[in-house]
Amino acid sequence: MATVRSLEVYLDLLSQPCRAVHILLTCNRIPCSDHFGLCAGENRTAEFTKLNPMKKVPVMVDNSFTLTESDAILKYLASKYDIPEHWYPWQPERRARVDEYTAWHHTNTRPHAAEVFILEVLVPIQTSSQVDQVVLDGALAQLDDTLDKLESMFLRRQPFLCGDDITVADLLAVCELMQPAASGRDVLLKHPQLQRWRSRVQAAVGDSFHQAHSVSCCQHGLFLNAMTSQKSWKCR
Ligand SMILES: N[C@@H](CCC(=O)N[C@@H](CS)C(=O)NCC(=O)O)C(=O)O
Repeated sequence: MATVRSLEVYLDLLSQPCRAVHILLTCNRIPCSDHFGLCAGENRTAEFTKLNPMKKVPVMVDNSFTLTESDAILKYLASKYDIPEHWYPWQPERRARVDEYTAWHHTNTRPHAAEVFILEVLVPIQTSSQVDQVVLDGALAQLDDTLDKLESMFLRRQPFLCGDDITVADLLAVCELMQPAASGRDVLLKHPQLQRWRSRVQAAVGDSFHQAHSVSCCQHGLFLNAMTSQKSWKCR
């Protein structure tokens, strides 16, 4: 008799790393049950804290195996489930390219894009104060430097960050770079090479991209309302 898998994911689509996991799951039609409400404070319940003492999403439970950290979850899903190999290639050099980007991502793309979102969206909501323009300009300059590096180091002459095909690295990056859109800011405006890359990522994952971003971007009014109700929420 075939083993019945039970995959549960704790995701909130307001969160960038959760959206990356959601896109991988939906565009590969991996069956799972997903639930979560950061804005309702579900990450602070005793039940959730048992799953992730860090009180953060995403979290995955595959049968009895619990895993935190989007990077680890994406790579686990790509390795464990029967999905196209390009997402996280088996060949050591190609796989190492993905690991190279994802290691860099957590100290570059993620904090620098998140900082712009925090300054323009979260801080004004959580403190009822205006954004400090000098601080914001500094954060935008730092993000621009990261975007330049994404273009010159990772994209170079290849269509996706780690080669000719889409990988989990592209999902982590694109979701992070979409986050400042919550305030109407397109951080790729002055980066045509990255704009073309974003279009390629969108085309590769189809409707999954819009499904994942429908809360945080298309209806950013809803996003702001949700944020107001959970003032302690952080996005990193
Ligand atoms: N390094 C973690 C970051 C997870 C994270 O920061 N999650 C945020 C949302 S983007 C969260 O759960 N925040 C809730 C809180 O801080 O209360 C990952 O990539 O999974």
